[in-house]
Amino acid sequence: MNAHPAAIKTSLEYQEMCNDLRGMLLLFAIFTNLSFGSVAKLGAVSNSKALPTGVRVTSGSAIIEITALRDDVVRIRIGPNRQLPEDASWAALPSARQAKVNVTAASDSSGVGFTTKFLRVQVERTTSRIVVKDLQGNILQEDAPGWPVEFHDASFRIYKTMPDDEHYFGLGDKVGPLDRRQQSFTLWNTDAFGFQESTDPIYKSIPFFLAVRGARATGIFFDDTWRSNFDFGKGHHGIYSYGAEGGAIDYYLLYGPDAKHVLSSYAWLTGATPLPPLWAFGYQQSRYSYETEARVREIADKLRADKIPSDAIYLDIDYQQNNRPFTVDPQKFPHFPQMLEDLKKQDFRIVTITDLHIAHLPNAGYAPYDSGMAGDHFVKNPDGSTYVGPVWPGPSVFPEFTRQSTREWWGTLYKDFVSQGVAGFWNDMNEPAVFVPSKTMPENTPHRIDEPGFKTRVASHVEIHDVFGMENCRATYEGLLKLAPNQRPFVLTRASYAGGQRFASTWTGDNSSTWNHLRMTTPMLLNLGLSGFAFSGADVGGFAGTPQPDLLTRWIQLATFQPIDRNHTEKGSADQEPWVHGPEQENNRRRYIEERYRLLPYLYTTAEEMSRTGLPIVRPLFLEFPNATSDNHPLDIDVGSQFLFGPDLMVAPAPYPDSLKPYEVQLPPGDWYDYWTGAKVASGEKISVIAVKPNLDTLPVYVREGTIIPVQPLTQSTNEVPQGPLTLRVYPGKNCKGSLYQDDGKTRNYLKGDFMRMQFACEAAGNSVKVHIGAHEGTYKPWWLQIQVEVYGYDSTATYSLANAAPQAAIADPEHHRVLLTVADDGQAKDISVTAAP
Ligand code: MIG
Repeated sequence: MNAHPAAIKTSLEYQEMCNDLRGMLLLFAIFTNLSFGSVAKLGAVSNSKALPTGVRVTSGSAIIEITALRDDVVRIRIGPNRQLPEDASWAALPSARQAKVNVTAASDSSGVGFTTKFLRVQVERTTSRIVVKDLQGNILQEDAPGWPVEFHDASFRIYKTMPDDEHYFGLGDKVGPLDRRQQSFTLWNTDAFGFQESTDPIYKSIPFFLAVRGARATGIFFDDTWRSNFDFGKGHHGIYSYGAEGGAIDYYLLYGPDAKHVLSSYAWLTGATPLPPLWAFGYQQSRYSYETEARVREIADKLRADKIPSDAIYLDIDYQQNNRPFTVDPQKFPHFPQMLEDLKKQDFRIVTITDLHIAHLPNAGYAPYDSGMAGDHFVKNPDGSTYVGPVWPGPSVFPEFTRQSTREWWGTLYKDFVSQGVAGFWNDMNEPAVFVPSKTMPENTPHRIDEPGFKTRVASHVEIHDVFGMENCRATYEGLLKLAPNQRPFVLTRASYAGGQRFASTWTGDNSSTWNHLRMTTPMLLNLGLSGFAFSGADVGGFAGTPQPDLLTRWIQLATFQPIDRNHTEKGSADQEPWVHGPEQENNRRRYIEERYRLLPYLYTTAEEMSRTGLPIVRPLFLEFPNATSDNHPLDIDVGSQFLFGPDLMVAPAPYPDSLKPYEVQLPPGDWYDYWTGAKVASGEKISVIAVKPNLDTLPVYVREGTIIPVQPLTQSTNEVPQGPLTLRVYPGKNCKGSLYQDDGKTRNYLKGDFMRMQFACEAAGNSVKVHIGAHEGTYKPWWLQIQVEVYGYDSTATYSLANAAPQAAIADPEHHRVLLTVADDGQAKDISVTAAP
């Protein structure tokens, strides 16, 4: 066969060109053009204009606009082709995006830009390089010299200088070490069953990270929903970069200097986790699946009979008829509403799974399909037909969650479950997972955006993929609020995007019953908390496989100090409830679950702070102790497995939890108490190092000095009213304080002011300690009438006195290095003075 003459000529030309280097380079350029289109790069500033709230710069065909939303928050947008992209976001709140402050124009011979009360922003004249500094001149973020933003058609990448002493945290529960240095991550929500320590991507995409350098923290939120990538010095030493396959260059820089402030600014920008119902802090029991009503009742009875405090039981997909969402299998669950009522009497809440894939069942009387078709609510193929993909129900259709009207329709599907009293809903498989080799929908699947704040348009699946799960649980959350406006919704989601914390809590997906996975839960949950997802958990005991007895015990111990404590496992694994390995293991596990219930006032107070400020429940050390090390590098880099549960409790599992070797715990400067024994274990101006010899009975926990922790009498569920006094555990030391928040734990009345707060303080002088108990603030009436005060640091007897009253003897408890006393609580403030017997 004869080749086309033109093709021959071209091929000859190529041969000639390949004869010299220049030709090869040209050839490379041609290929590059063929695959990526034209390569645009920013050059010198050609024009600039000071704006009241920032600066607009032209560089060749690109426009750079940098504006200040607040004095400590700037937004950077770049449009390569003479215009800025559509100003819309699934994540950033409209209120935040519309915020603005006036800036002071500040340009000189080297750059154009502005200053705010805290920041100096400059675009370098010769290169258009963006440099953001604090007003002392410290660089917070700068485009890497010689590495201008790169555009390849729709995709782009931004390069930043990466100092050797800067550390990176966040990006949700991406696996690997806590610090993101030397790692690269792709954001593409993926059903990642069996993920391991190097698997990427996994379920969620949260393009937010903290850059921590010495005492200064800066947050970067790169608001791009397309498949994106972050590289922290893996590709190029000394440079970190981020880019996406499409969308707009649109990112926010949130200045600290302390990391806590950055996290609260991120909550201002994308929302905080709403206060969950109190029961969600209890122990939760799940498996794939409790297959029959009889088995669910058996689990409930056994939890109560064995006195394992617990609040929730989950129904995984097998309760449904042929895995069809919003159905109940009448054979397996013949008395579903009655079962819910009976379990409620035992103080159990039921959470049902409701996956987003709707069975493709035309003309079968399946209401979710019929009403969805009638409302044109399902995702379509490029040719306009309905997209059908295989998932649990078989051929399935998928709601177009990027339409407000579709989300509203989805919300109505919960009507029956809500009226029957199902307490929470579990949105799984919403990456969206499809049982095809790509694991999801074809990338050219069109999605209809029909949405306040957005242009009404059709977007490709690559743009929508990473927000699909978030819009799914948003539909659930908003639907539940409509159906029961005064109840706090509980939604658990597997996939999400930045800002998704407003709608659902999350778990880390299908982990494994291995020691390494137990170890991995800590950095995963810490990084989730640093990325807005402050209320999250990992399957306790591990999902894939069956844990050995000691592994399950260690896991239950650790989860006591994690935000969500849910035991869950896969189909076909052995039973994994607390009792499965005999009484000795069960007693050990029960002790920890009980401790979690005693700590509920402290945990719930921390959660309320989370709902206002975005601060996570589990915290890396640097968040509370940014100056622990002499050069202010995060102490977390040195310790590995330690973390804080709330502001005051340091949890210190072994760095390798199956190792029986002694290990070292590092405690930041100051006094520390052993939470279990009450003994003072460290003090001084330097970091203390404690040697711990692992034993299965104890997960080491320490309390920092100056802490007052509220605890309550043990109950078997959060629905039970505690009997007895509220207890305040007082650990004297510097800056001694504590607080307590209470409300009804169920409704949204707290948003209208029906709650109670108390503030506590203490002061040590010589051999006495003054404890201040603040008055009840607010209208909510709590359950206790008395307060028991436990003051640590006493090995002998002591007396105590209230103002104008004669001293009385406190109860000595030298075994726990404390004295105890009880006072009536009439809601008024009181001061108690405790003095050691001479
Ligand atoms: O493809 O609903 O991560 O927690 O038990 C498996 C069954 C689907 C995956 C979830 C897991 C859940 C399981 N689901």
